[in-house]
Amino acid sequence: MSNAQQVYIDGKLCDEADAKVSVFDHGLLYGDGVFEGIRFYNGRVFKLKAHIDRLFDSAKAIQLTVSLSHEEVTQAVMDTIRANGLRDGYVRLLVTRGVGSLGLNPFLCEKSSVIIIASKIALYDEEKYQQGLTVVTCGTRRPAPAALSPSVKSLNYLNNIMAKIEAINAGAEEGVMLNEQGFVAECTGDNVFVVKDHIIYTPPVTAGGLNGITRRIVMDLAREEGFELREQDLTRYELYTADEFFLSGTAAEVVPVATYDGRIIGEGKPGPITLRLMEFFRELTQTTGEPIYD
Ligand code: PXG
Repeated sequence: MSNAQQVYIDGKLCDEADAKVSVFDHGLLYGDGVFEGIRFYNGRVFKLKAHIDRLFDSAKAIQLTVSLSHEEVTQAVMDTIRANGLRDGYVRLLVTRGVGSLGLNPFLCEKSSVIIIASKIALYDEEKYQQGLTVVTCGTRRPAPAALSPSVKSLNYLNNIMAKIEAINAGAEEGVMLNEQGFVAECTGDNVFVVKDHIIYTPPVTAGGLNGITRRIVMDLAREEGFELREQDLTRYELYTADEFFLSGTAAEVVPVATYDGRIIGEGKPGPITLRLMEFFRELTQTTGEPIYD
């Protein structure tokens, strides 16, 4: 096998340069498909089952038949990481509707395609984890759940990308997205938490954010540590006046926010509860997960 990065496409591992899909794949033509971003740490895949479960739920919601079973997808993820000899990194797992005709009808696509890329990811420099991010509110709203459920992790990320463009244009690292009612939904690729008077708050999933796997871990960790945690609708006011503010996501992990719309959060550096949760999260990533190598 060559030294080039190995990409999995429909049962085969191929060199990166040969890893290609058809221009008639509805994943490309319409963003018709679903995906997961999964991390592996220290030779173990973190929360693999939760990610594969969510992938199958996203697929079911858009009536997409995954050509592999749950176990086969799990195996293919492991095989792809092993083929690249990695111990720490990131897996992008996607299922596209497959090759079809020029027309929306997804049922004319013969067979969905499973693609797995195992690589490295570093979203933010280490100093951002020590100093905190700059975040702004985006004008682009999260779509109403009745338009496209935010629980579907679909290949159509234009809504998030529009918001990310706004955040970058404003000189920020991330952007808060509100729902149609003006309540906080989430950021472009992470969920939102704030701390006020030692109580941790996060918007409910019904506010329009993704049901994040890191979000659920943070909620469990917080409760295990005896913190009071409330899922409730939040406005920008609650974010501006928070003692602490942090984001959670597979790519971002647990990352503090230092300024939001120009307001300094707390003391302008990661607060004590954020730091504790970051530490517990890091510990969990290093000590749990599905072993990749025997
Ligand atoms: N909201 C959105 C819109 C996301 O895309 C999260 C929240 C956090 O969910 P998890 O389950 O990861 O805790 C996400 C996840 C990337 C990238 O390439 C984005 C995500 C995950 C991995 C990589 O920027 N978003």
